[in-house]
Amino acid sequence: VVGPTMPVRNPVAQGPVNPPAHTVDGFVEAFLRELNFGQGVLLSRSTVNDQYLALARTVQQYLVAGWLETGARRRQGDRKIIGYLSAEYLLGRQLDNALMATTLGEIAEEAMTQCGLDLARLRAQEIEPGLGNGGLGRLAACFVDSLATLDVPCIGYGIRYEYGIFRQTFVDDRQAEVPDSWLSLGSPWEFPHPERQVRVAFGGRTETTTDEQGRERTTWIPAWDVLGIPYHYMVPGYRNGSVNTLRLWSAKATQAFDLQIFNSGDYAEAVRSQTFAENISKVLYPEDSTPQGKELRLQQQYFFVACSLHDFIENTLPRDFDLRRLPERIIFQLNDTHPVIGIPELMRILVDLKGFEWDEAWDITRECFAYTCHTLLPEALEVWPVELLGRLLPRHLEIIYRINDNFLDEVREAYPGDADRVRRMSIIAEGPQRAVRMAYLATIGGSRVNGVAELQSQLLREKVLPDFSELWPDKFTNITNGVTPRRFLHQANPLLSTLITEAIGPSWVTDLEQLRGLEPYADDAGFREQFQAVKQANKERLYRELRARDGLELPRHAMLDVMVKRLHEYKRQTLKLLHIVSLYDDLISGDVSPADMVSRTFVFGAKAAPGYYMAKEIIYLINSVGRTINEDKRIEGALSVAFPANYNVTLAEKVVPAADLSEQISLAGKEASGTGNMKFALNGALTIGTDDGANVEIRALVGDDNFFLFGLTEPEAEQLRADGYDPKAFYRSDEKLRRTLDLLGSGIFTGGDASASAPLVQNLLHDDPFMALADFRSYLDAQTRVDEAYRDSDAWTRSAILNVARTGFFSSDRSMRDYLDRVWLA
Ligand code: NBX
Repeated sequence: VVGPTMPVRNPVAQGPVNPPAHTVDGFVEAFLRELNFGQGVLLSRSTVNDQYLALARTVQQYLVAGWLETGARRRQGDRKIIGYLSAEYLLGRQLDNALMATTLGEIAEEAMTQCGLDLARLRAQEIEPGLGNGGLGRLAACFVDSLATLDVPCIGYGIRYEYGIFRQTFVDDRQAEVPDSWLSLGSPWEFPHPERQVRVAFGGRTETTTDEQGRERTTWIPAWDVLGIPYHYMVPGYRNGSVNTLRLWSAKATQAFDLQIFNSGDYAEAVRSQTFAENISKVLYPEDSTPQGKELRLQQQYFFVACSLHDFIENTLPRDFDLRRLPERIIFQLNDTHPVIGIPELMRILVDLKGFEWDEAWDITRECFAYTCHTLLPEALEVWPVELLGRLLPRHLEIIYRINDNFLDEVREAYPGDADRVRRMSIIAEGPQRAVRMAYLATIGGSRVNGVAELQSQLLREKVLPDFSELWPDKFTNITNGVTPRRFLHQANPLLSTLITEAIGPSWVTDLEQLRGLEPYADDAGFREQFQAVKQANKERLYRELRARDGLELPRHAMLDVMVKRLHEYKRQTLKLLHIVSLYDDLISGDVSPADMVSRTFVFGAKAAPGYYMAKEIIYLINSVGRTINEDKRIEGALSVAFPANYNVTLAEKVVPAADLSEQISLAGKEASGTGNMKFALNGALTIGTDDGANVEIRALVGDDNFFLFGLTEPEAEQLRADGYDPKAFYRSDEKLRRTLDLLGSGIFTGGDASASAPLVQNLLHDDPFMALADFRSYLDAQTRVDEAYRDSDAWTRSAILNVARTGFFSSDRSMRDYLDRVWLA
């Protein structure tokens, strides 16, 4: 009872409530409470899922105090907040990350043992939130991890998709997609806040009136709306007590159903509008790199951005905040163009709702946004047909037109008489249909534009946005991507992590450049031996996992050659496939005996966008070739191929630490950065790669001797295309290439049916848009160098250690510091 003599306990003002004791007993006690009172079961009657949910909630208890305290601290202070706007967060499992952040790993292990449970089994129960496609979504997850670790105020805003990236299965060697119902067994990591719902409007029309002072005022009269319900997730920093928030929005209908229609018996019709509204956050678009011009996708984008801006302005800022000072308190980072509709949305809020003059609103808005571009593929630059945007967001289209008119006046003034430039720089593309170029809107409406690796940033300036970088050279900058060393080294590779800590102490986990201290150990035979033992143990851990997960049997001792990433022609999984087929050809033709070949196990992991025909053909052929090779007794196991289905963050954590060779073989000028390349190098794999994306920077750091470079450079590839690239010419002039492609097309991998391999083989011979044939020879030569290097296992290990020691630059902590210096606090 709270009476006048008893002060109300305010956990924040008086310090947060105490978490359970940081002991095995304390943990067991909290766990059993969660099991009994949270799940409503006795330990003796509980399922694995009950136990997992209770465990997750227990670990959370230790984090919540820090979360409340961080929130209170942020509210009291007036530091600028990073509003990271991203349609994707590919988070990976939460339990391990939370155990690491709280240093509860050993306590939890012992506590579970005391309860007669196996922590590893409970861990495996978690379905990772796959709320992203690939690199872009995983990058967002690394960034929020680093910001919490740096104790920088950040709110990550996104969408709580009910279904994340599809689960991939193989049926007759072909990809089949199954919905990812990641929420179906409960979602212990989220805190729903239905009372903080936000209303988001769509459609309708606008009305402009003139007030007494002759000032025009526009109102938007929307046709329909939905509610956004925020779900909060904790983002713990690494052992620093700081816990930021990820706020993901779920769509809910404003009205559950039409009672009249329901009573008349038409049940489907009664819930039609509910279904329609709630579809907005139903499922992640599985497209990677190429945006699908789908109406629902634009709805998703506006939905989460409108919720987030509203949430920040109305609920996060102090009540009487002067919005002229908005840029002092927030910078919204646009993770590619998906959230760019936020720019006209903020203008609408300021001008239509808060009564600002246009010019003042525009000055504020430009300071509040910054834009990151993650691509170089022209087809990946998002455009929205004017017709669609005008129908869904009529007021925003008007605002975009006015932004464009003002901007084009500026262009005319800077370049008098240059009508062509005005046409080129317009936000509105005139043909083939009138459409809004979102990258242009982001560039005009943001304070900074950055690429994600040096080469891409350069090409972005020179080729994608040349007119803009000429007009505003200082607006453009580079920030090379990074990955979180917590998840991808400390957590994923505990053995290497321990070895490193024994050598250089523990602080590398939050200061990755310290890995430099390992360099001298590359020449220490004892250390090399330990390093090798770690690699071998990681391989065996992977093989156990692949046996249990996929029923795969892999040889213990073989070079582990890995290519894991989304399936895309530009990434050139086909080039890897051609290499494998050429080695197989060496063996079955008798040119090389199995005993003389460096044995290799090839591991692929890749999802194809469900509508991407050629990518799916490539998956089919990798599986077909793999099966044939694995079953062929003649080659005595010299080669094996593993393509576990459903590559995701959880599997990556097992694959990356085990790899010997990292395949980063995109056509130069196509991969913006890559981040897998960084994870592999940090875990002691050597890279075979082109001069593309962040490979360039990896090679510069590790040194040419510790990197296998091959292939055309970006200017060479451009030149070749300009000269009229003819893949057939390479086919004719290189006998090995001819034999390899002929073998691939012969039908021996596809049950005697040559037509089954024809789509890919014919595409390579007649089109080959990403010049796999042009790079084939150079790739094969580099692979021969790999074989030679691998034969000298001591020298190889030395290189591997140097890769670890020299790639500390690729920590996402460093990326975040760069954003702070060059963008957010610049
Ligand atoms: O972003 C990726 C790039 O391809 C990588 O090179 C880069 O390392 C990574 C992080 O900067 N881009 C990417 O993953 N894009 C998408 O996933 C994507 C998804 C939907 C969409 C467009 C792009 N509409």
